[in-house]
Formats: sequence, structure tokens, C-alpha cells
Amino acid sequence: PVPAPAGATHPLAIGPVGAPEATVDGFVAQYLRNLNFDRGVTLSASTANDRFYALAYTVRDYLVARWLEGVRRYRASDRKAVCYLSAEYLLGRQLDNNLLASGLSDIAAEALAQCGVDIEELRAQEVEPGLGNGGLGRLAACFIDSLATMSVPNVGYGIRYEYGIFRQTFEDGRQVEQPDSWLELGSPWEFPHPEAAQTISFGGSTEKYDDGGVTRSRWVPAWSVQAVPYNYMVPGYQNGRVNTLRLWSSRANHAFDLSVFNAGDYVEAVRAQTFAENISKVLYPEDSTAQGKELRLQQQYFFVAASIRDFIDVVLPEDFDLTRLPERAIFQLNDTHPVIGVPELMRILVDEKKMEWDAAWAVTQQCFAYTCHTLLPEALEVWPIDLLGRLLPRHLEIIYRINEEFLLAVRERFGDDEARIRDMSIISPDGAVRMAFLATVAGSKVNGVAELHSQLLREKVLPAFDEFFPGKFTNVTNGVTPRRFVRLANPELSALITEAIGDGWLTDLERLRELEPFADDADFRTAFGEMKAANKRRLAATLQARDGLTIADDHMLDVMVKRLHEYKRQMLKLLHIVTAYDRIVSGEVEASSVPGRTFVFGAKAAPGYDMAKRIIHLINAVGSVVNDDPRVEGRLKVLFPPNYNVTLAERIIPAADLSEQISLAGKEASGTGNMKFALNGALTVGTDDGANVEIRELVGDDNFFLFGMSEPEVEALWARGYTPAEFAEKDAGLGRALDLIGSGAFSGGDASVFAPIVSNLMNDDRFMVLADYTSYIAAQDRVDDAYTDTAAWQRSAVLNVARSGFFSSDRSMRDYIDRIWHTEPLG
Ligand code: NTF
Repeated sequence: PVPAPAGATHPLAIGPVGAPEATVDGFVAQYLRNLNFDRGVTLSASTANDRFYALAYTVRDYLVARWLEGVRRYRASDRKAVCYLSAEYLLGRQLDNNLLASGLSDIAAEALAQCGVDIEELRAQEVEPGLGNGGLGRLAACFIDSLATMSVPNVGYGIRYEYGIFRQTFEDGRQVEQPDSWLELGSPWEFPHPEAAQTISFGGSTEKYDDGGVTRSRWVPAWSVQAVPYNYMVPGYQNGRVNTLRLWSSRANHAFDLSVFNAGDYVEAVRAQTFAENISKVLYPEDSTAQGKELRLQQQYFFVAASIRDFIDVVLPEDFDLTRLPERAIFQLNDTHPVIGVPELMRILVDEKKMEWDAAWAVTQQCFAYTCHTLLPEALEVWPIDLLGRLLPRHLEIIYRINEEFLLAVRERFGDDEARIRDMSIISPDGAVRMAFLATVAGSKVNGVAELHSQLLREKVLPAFDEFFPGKFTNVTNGVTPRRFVRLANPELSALITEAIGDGWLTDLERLRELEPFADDADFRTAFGEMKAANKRRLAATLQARDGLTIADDHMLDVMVKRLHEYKRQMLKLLHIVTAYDRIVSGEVEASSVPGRTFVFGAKAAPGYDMAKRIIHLINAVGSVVNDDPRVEGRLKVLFPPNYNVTLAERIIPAADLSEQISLAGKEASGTGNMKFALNGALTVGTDDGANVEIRELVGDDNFFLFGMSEPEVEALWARGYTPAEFAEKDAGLGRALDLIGSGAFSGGDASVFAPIVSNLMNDDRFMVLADYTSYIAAQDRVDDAYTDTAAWQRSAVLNVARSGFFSSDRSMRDYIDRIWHTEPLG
């Protein structure tokens, strides 16, 4: 650490200097000061970006004092901190969240009005940091919000990708990816600390050496890069707590540059720099698929090594006895992406701190816990040993030793059962490191993300480990932050709730139960209906301005927003739409008798996932035919705004009437969008999958449209033998829908465009779309019926809100604390 300057004895140098006065005048003064001194402009000469920056800086100024004070108090304490290790944080915009957390929303609005500044214009300036793909990254963002709100010491560690999740555009209905240059105009929320960069090494070899009579191993790396920390404030909701999110950015290591700078090869030296900076350049855009790319492993090691070192060297006191590390830190592994941290901590303890292997292993096992977010085999990461050995040779040795000792213990317990040994080995028979196995062996606890998921994880994915480690497996059902997804996204609903049950529910979401009696109150229901209508108008205005799309006032809003993946079954939704369309154009029903519905899709496909991209094209193609066919008389509309992201989710979800959660049972680990919809008063049409199971149990069968096979039924059908074409024969509606798609009805007569989709469904259909079709259409017919009874629908909608308090991420954090972390809030 750099010694403190002489002036550090001045009274103001010890604590933070204090925030500006929390009044309108104080805010105005600070705002104008920031415009002048930080942006170097006057208000009259400022751009919208200047005005946005000055506003963000002003909000920051109020939070900083509390942040620094919290950091100081934490360091003075001996509390255990949650070190959340996640390759993704899908934060969404920060301005309103930080205004809400600091309690400054009204003051800021008034202050800006006094300055003649349009706050709406400034909101629109903010580019959301899209540093995640979907549910996993958004979950991490909800968790750090809850930890701050609960005053639990936490550092979120991750990667500051220069390019986040790609920006999606459509060309002739096909997805085209554009780079997400979210940093183009800078980010006012980050605090870079290049002076605190860490050196992160790669490659090279290992060697044995004599250390005063003891033979030890060490790593002799070949190259290294710098990891530069960028701090972000994570304010708790109006509790004076501000935690830290620390994201690492890679930079060339100058020593390395010079070593290449031989014979004056300037270009080669610069190339090396570019190479180093590549590590944090771009987020891998695959959701629920592992890629096995070397750069990805570099990213993982880069941020995990920097984070662990940061905690040990910077956060903990200098002389800290690392045998006591478990008292001060729990490293929570958000899926397998950070699992390379396990051998890294072992390397630090054994090679650098010279701890005995067994002692180091005991520390490591207590310091890590692992959350699994999937059941899909293609999402379970494995690293070929040649790749891992080339990039991190010492880590591979350590993994081998961990595996050896683990398999020895397995033999001791179960004898020389070679099949079992093969099944449980961290190194797979084809020579790859199974990261989920490593995490399970190393972690103090392993959890799934919803009851059903945790059960399947134990019974189907890791049964041998469950048997070997009794008590290690547990469940923590996911949750979402009500601050962002109720209070900020749905101010009208929030006002209604507060009017009905008073304050306090935003940090104690189970209190929504008190709304139950209001479901039978006609006035409340009317107000609730007006809230939905207002949210639809707000969404309509957004989509009109953003994409030129229109929403009819009197339509039911039926929404499916999530990543495009075959297991999530956007195709099933499409088959329903095509069936509804076919019923009209075939004359089976009168258009005028069809209840008006607008279908809203939001979905990005991984750029290399061909089938997903074809399905996106089909959604757009069906949309243009259905929307423009006069026979439909405007009763059905399909809207697919491009580039679904957190900002758009915050507009769409509060406006929705119907939430589509229709994955094949046993495939969606949890889902979190499903929770956001229920909390905003949409009814769910869903399968018994992921957290849908718990949503249905809580809201009640009468307020949920269940359809489809259960997970055991799915298994039974696979066991009997699944022939999708038989389902197409049995259900005439399904046969016609598939024919329409396959015949080119949505592709100007060119059958070849969507034939691959139809042939895949007819011949393979891994996710049993056709098997669930009949049941799905029946559920949708029930939806149509139910929607005609407005009072009954609204009653169900209110009950959905009242009974979904369980899905607060505050409750998830309580569960992690009680079952896994055993941490205490910092009072
Ligand atoms: C996702 N997993 C699951 O697919 C969702 O069901 C779940 O809600 C979120 O995690 C959050 O737990 C992944 O994205 C991954 F990478 F693990 F496959």
C-alpha cells in the first residue's frame, strides 16, 4: 500500500468529507458545480450528455460519503463478507435506482425543474451496462442489491467488458448483431483505480525447488497482464449502506511489452498490448451453452485471480492469518465460470503462503460454495486438459491432486467400483476437467435455484456426489429485487399497494399478503385495472417512439420475453399464434368473435445458434403476415421489438396481462422473469418447471394456467419412445399450423426458408413441443374465456401480486445466509 500523505492527520482526511445538503437548494448547487467543474461547461452551453453526467455525479456525491464510511467500518470490524464471483452482472440503468436508494428522487426532480432541465431527457441518455446474457447475470444484480439493502458486507466481483451483450437489430426479419459500445460516452458511475492494478499471469511451466530442505512446487508463468479495478457503488434501499461492485479490466503489462520490444519491433509490441486488452474486451454471448474457447478461460482466471488476491491483499488486514480465512470470506461461485478460483486459492495457500496441503484444502473447502444454474448438459463447462495445462499448468497439477485424493476417499467408502470412479472423476474419460464436479468437491455447499431444479440436480445430474456428501446439497429459490422490478418499473402499482397496506413492504415483501382482501374489493380492482391500462399506454408510447410499433388499447397483452432457446419453446408460442390465425382465415371462427390479443416477444439468440436465429426470423415473418391480413380485422397482433434488455423489460413487464413460461418440464432451472410478471399482476400460463412450480403453489391453481407434461411424464415419454410426427397426426390444428409454416405461407411461398424448423419438430423435437401442443392450446382457450370476465381476471391478478412476496431476492439472500454463508449484517 502507498503511504498516506502527511496531511492525512487533518480531521477531514480520516472520514469522508460529508455529502452536500439533501435539499433542493443543496442539490441545485451541487448539480451546477458538477456541470462547471467536472464537465467544464455552463448549463446554457451543455449537451444532454453533460447534463446527464452532472446529474449522475450529483447523485454519486450524496452516496460516496456513506460508501466510504461503510468501507471504513467494515475494515475495522471482523465480519465475514460475501465475495460474489460472477462473470456476469446485468445491471440495467443506474440513475433511477440510485436516486431511489438515496431517497433523492423528489429533490432531484424539483431541483432539475428549477434549472429548467428535462429529467426525462436525461434518463434516456443513460446506456445500460449489458454485462450479462440473461437470467444468470440479472440474478447477480438483484442479489447485490438485496445484500446492500440488508446491510450484509459484500463485494461483487466480475469483469468490466468493454462490449456487453450485442445490440440486436432486424434486417428483413433476421437478427443482425451490432457491437454494444456502452462506454462510448464513458460511464459516470465507475471509479477506475489503475494504480491498484494486479498482475495476472498465464502459461509457462511448473518446477520443483528446494525450500530449506522441503521440496516445493512453483509456477513459472510465461506472460502476464494487468487487472485494473473499476469500483461501482451498490447502494442499499434508503438504509445508508453502500456496498461495492468491483469489475476488472485488462491492460497490457509494460514489462511484458518491453520484453517483446526487441530489435525495435514496435508493431509487435503494440500487438501484444492489444492481445492483453482482448481479455476483457467482449462478453461471450452464449446463454446456457459452454464454448470451450481459450479466451473464455483467460477471462475466467483473469477476474477470479484478481478478485481473490484483492480480497486477501487489499481488503483483509496485512498480517491476516489465512488459516482463518473462512471466518472472513465466503466465495460464492455463480455457476462454474469462476471455479478456477478453487485451484487458485490452493496455489496461493500452498505455493505462496507455504501452508500444508491438508490445511490449505480445509480452508479452501470452507471458503467456497457453488450455485448451479442449469440442467442442460451443453451448459456444464468442461475444459480440455491440454488447454488448461497450457494456460494454467500449476492449476492443472493442483486439480489432479484434488481429484486423486477425492477418488481415494471414494474408494475407501465404496471399494474399487471402477464405474463409480469413472463417473465421479473430476477428469472425464476423454480428458477434460469437469468444472461442476470440481466445484461440488470443493464447495462447502452446492445449491440449485428452485425446488424442482435442486431436486433434479441431486437425483439426475450429481447423484453420486449427493450420496458421497450427505448434507452438502441444498436449495435456494431465486428471487428478484422489488426495488427495481416493482417500485421503479411500476410506480402506479407501488402507489396502490402503499395506499392499501402502508409503507414497509418494499423491504419486507411478504407483507404483500395483506393485499389479499383487496382482491374482493371492486374499487381496488378498478384502480388495479386502471394501473394496467396506464402501463400499457406507457409501453405503447415507448414502442411507438423506439420502433414505430402500435398497441391497441383493448387488447390483452400476452408476453414472452427471455433468451431465444429451443428449450424455452418460443416455437410453442408461435404454433399457438399460427393456430389462432388459421382458425380465422379458415373460417372456423369469426374474426369479430376473437378476443383481441397482442403477442409481445423479446429475445436475443446466440450469434452462432442457427435454429434460434431461424425461429427469430419466423416470429417476424408470422408477425408481418398476421398483422397485415385484413381477414384478421386487427384481432391478433404480433410485436417483436428488437434488442430486449433490462430497460425494455422494465416497461414491458408492468403492462403484461399474461406471462408465458412454457419451457419443457425439467429444463428451466428456475426462471426469474416469471417472478417479475407475477409480482406485477400478470397471470402465468406455464408448465410445471423451475420456479413456476412454486409460483403456482403460492398463487393457487385458480390463478395460474397450468398445462403440459410434468417432468416425470416427460421422462416416461422418452422411455416409451417419442415420435413427434404422431402428435401432428392426432391433432388436426397442429397439423395445419405446421403445414402453414412448412408450405411457405409466412415466407412469400418459399417453403425452404422455414422447412428446417418444421422438419426438426417432426423428426427430432428434443424439447417435445408437439407433445405439449394440444394441452397448450386448451390452456390458451381457457385464458381467452377467463379474460372475458374482467372482475375475475383482476381478482386473480391482485392475488398473484399478494402471494408472490416470497420471490423477493431479499428472501433469497436470507436463505443463502441461513443455509450457506452464515454471515451477519453489519449493524
Ligand atoms: C439460468 N442459467 C437458468 O437458465 C434460469 O432458469 C435461471 O433463472 C437463471 O440461470 C438464474 O438462476 C444459465 O444461464 C446458465 F448459464 F447456467 F445456463
